[in-house]
Amino acid sequence: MNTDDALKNLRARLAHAKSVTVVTGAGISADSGVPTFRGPEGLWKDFRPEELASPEAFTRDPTLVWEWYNWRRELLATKQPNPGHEALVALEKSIEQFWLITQNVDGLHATAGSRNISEIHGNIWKVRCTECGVIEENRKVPLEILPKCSTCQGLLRPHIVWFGESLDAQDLRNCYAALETCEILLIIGTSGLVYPAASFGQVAKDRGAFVVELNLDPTPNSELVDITIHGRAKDILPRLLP
Ligand code: BJW
Ligand code: ZN
Repeated sequence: MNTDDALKNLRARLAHAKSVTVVTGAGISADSGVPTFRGPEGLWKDFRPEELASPEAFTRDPTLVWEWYNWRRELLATKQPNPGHEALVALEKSIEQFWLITQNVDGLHATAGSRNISEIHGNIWKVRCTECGVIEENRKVPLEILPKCSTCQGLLRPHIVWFGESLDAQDLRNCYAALETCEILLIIGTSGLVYPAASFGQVAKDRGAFVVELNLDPTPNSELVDITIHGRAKDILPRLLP
């Protein structure tokens, strides 16, 4: 199916759908100038994930990990939501039951105005105390290294889910409820390599959802979806609106 036919098909389905779930990845924020993780220009080109995005890395060298997050926070502080994020806000308003599951930690969906969101990998603008567990919003750029908890003076860490760490249990329950009940699932701008998000397409498909992928390139999800649309999220998503 060419892109125009695929969009026509999907627009017609969205016009009647009562429940829609969306999964996003770094590709939607790439259109705001935020680097993705994988690929020739991705973050992992220069930084090895296990050296920066794992609990072991933080235990070994918290200064190095915080320097990396400070660099990313400085970069993100200059970025704004794009028409792709905005189209999802408009879509949420037009659908009775809408849930947005994002792997992105940049907070751009919330800034754009999305409401029903699970940020399953956390949020770079939140910090968590490694001693007392308190979670706080913190938008200071740059953060002093090493940042300390105002309550107990414990070391703060980014409130982000690193490799090998569990996702929040309530978040996951919300996600599976949304995946198991949606009529349409849109999977946008993710390489589909990181679990558990990599399996969300199959979960919805097994429950009979119409599954659509929007990406620049093929991914493992391309095998299972009903439609793949190749293009940039910022160009394609506004075209889904009535
Ligand atoms: C565009 C575009 C444009 C570009 N428009 N598209 C089962 C099997 C095997 C392994 C595991 C498993 N279960 C768990 C694991 C281990 C691990 C895992 O998945 N490993 C794999 C790599 C094999 N998962 C975990 O550890 C997770 N925890 C967990 O499951 O706990 C229980 C458990 C633990 C251990 C074993 C078993 C169970 C936690 C994962 C946390 C991931 N965190 C990260 C780093 C956060 C650091 C930070 O941001 O500061 O989150 S990894 C990194 O990848 C980041 C992202 O959210 C995530 C996904 O990346 P994403 O969004 O897909 O980005 P890219 O760059 O990969 O892709 C971009 C895409 O966009 C591309 O396809 C482009 O084509 C496209 N694109 N421009 C549209 N304009
Ligand atoms: Zn504390």
